[in-house]
This record gives sequence, structure tokens and C-alpha cells, in this order.
Amino acid sequence: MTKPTPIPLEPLYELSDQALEARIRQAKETLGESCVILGHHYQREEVYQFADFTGDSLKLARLASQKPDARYILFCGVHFMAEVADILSSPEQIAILPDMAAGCSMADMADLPAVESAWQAIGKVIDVESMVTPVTYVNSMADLKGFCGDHGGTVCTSSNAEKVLAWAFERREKVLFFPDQHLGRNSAARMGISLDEMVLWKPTQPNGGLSDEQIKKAKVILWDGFCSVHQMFQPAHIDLFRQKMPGVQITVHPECSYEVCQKADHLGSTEQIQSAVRNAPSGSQWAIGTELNLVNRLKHEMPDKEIHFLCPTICMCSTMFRIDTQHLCWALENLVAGHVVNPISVPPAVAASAKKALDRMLSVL
Ligand code: CIZ
Ligand code: SF4
Repeated sequence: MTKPTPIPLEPLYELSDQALEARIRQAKETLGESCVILGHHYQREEVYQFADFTGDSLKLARLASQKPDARYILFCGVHFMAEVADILSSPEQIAILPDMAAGCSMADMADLPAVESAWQAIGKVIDVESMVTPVTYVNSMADLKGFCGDHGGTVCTSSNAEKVLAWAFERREKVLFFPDQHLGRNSAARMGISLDEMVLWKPTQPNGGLSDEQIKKAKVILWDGFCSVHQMFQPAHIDLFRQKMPGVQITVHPECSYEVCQKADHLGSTEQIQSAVRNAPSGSQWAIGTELNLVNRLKHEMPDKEIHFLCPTICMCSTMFRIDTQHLCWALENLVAGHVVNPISVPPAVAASAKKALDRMLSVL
């Protein structure tokens, strides 16, 4: 049998929005239960409307694993999210990322060779295997989750970082946290760990830019990574809102800086921000510090509340934005034609190690 030729992407850019949407609907209907479309909170509206399930990365990956009839898991999100869906789903299921260029700049800030060399360097100063638990934010490559799985470590999300850190400290006295310094710092600070007990590991500098003494004294070693979207929010933006709107409640994502999180009224993951605002009384005023698409959606959904974007400039996840209706249509129509484009397949050995780390996280939720 000859292999079907993939349908090309380019001609889809010549279609009108209506024509494109009609074709997506048609392909979705033809595929029926065999394909589940997942839409992350940061996804643009044109794509989000086609999602069968919406949520944060972990909720979506777990939902996909509970849908064994769905042979295809089309993840409208970014690369690490599709990897987690692949790891948590059954071997028969195939995770698809409609555009392979939809990565995460934060996830790219820590790679396996750099983390392994940090582990070795720390190991020259202290007994790393018995003293340090590696914890990776879910926004990381699968092989880093595998590293954590193989070294007694775990994974966290922005919803459960404090619980996961508590789990880690029950086992070993120190944590190496990557790639996001802010989530690590903000979560540890909320557990009562002082900033003096945290150090920043700079992967491009010898010994992470730290003295042996600093490594010995630290409780938390934070990787020097960050989210380019959430770092745009500044303490001055909060001051401005408080001046203009004395009753405003400020809620921000823990990927924002320590200074911003300290000034906010509430900190939370995308799911937590969403429920805080949904559960608030009608007429309440909010300024929200997270990705623009989510804030705009909440604004639209709750016209009875006054919802503002915390930053005066646009802060959007430009990599998530790469998933457009053209790529969604292209991926779906290729499935209809019997061709899987952009499958995300984590090598089995890496997936097994990463699953150990993910299972440890799921056991403490
Ligand atoms: O895990 C997720 O989906 C991300 C990236 C953030 C969040 O707070 O949900
Ligand atoms: Fe990555 Fe930041 Fe986009 Fe989240 S918002 S997916 S951390 S680049």
C-alpha cells in the first residue's frame, strides 16, 4: 500500500477565517471520538473554541490519559505539554503538536547536559545524592523530568509547587529547582524559607557562579531561568493600579518576580487565578498578571466584574501563539487522510524515567 501524501499547510493561509473554521469543524466531526483536542489557557481564542477540554498543562494531560478511545491527542499548547500528554497516555495514543515551533523559552533555559554538569559540580562540594532533591517545573524538557526520576526527584506545577517542595524537604535537606527561578523562589518563600537560604545557579559560570560555602549553606539552589512573558510585570504596575483603583485585588502568576508576588494580594496558577476571579462577587475589581489571552477570556466571560490586565504593554506567549487555525486544520485534515503530522514521541527510556518523577508528584497532590 502506498503511504498517503501529507496535505500541505501553505494553501490553508489563503482561506478566509470562515472557510477555515468550517473545514476544522468538518474534520473534527469526521474524526469523532478518535481525536481529542486540548486547549491550554494561554491559547488564542480562534483555536481555543475548538478544544474539547481546556485547562492547565497537567489537567489536560491527565484528561487525555482518561480518554482511551482517543487515539490522537491534539495538544494546542507548547512542546513540553504534548510531551507530558505522551508520557501519561497509553502507548496506543499519539500526542500531536500542530506546530513544532511552539516551544517554551523558559523550558529551553535548562537542558540535560547543563543540569548534569551542575549536579556534578555540586557533587564535588556536598554529597549531592543524599542531600539534594532535584525538582523540575513541568515547563521543562522530558529528559529533565527523566533526570529527576532517576535521582529521587520529582516534578511540580505552579498549582502544587509548595506541596511538592515540602515532599522534597522530607527526603533531603536541599532542593535544586529548575528551570524557573521565580516559581522556586516564590514557593520556597511562602513556605517560610528566607531569601538568604536561596542561591541562584548561573549555568554559564564555573560552579554556577557560587562559592563552595554558598552551596553548603543553601537550602534551595535556583536555576537562573525565567518566563519572558511573566517577567514583564513590574511592582510599579501594581502601585499604579492601587493608586487608581483603591479596591482592586491584584492576582499574579508565581512565574512573576518575587517583588511583584510580594506586592500582590493573591498568587496562583492559571487554574487558581481563574477560580479566584470566578468565585469573586459581582462588581469586584481585578488586575491580573498572567498571559493576555487568559485575562481577555476572563474579562469576556465575566462582564459583571471589572477585570484589567496588570501590564500596560502586551504580554503574550508568542510560542503558544504559533498554534493558529491553519495548523489546527492542517493537523486534523491530515489525520482524516491517514497521515499523522508532528507526533510527539518521547523515547521509551526517557518516558519511563520521567513517569517516575511525574508519579511522585501525582502521589502528593
Ligand atoms: O502548567 C501550566 O499549564 C502552566 C504553564 C501554567 C499554569 O499556571 O497553569
Ligand atoms: Fe513558557 Fe512563558 Fe509561554 Fe508559559 S508563558 S509556555 S513559561 S514562554
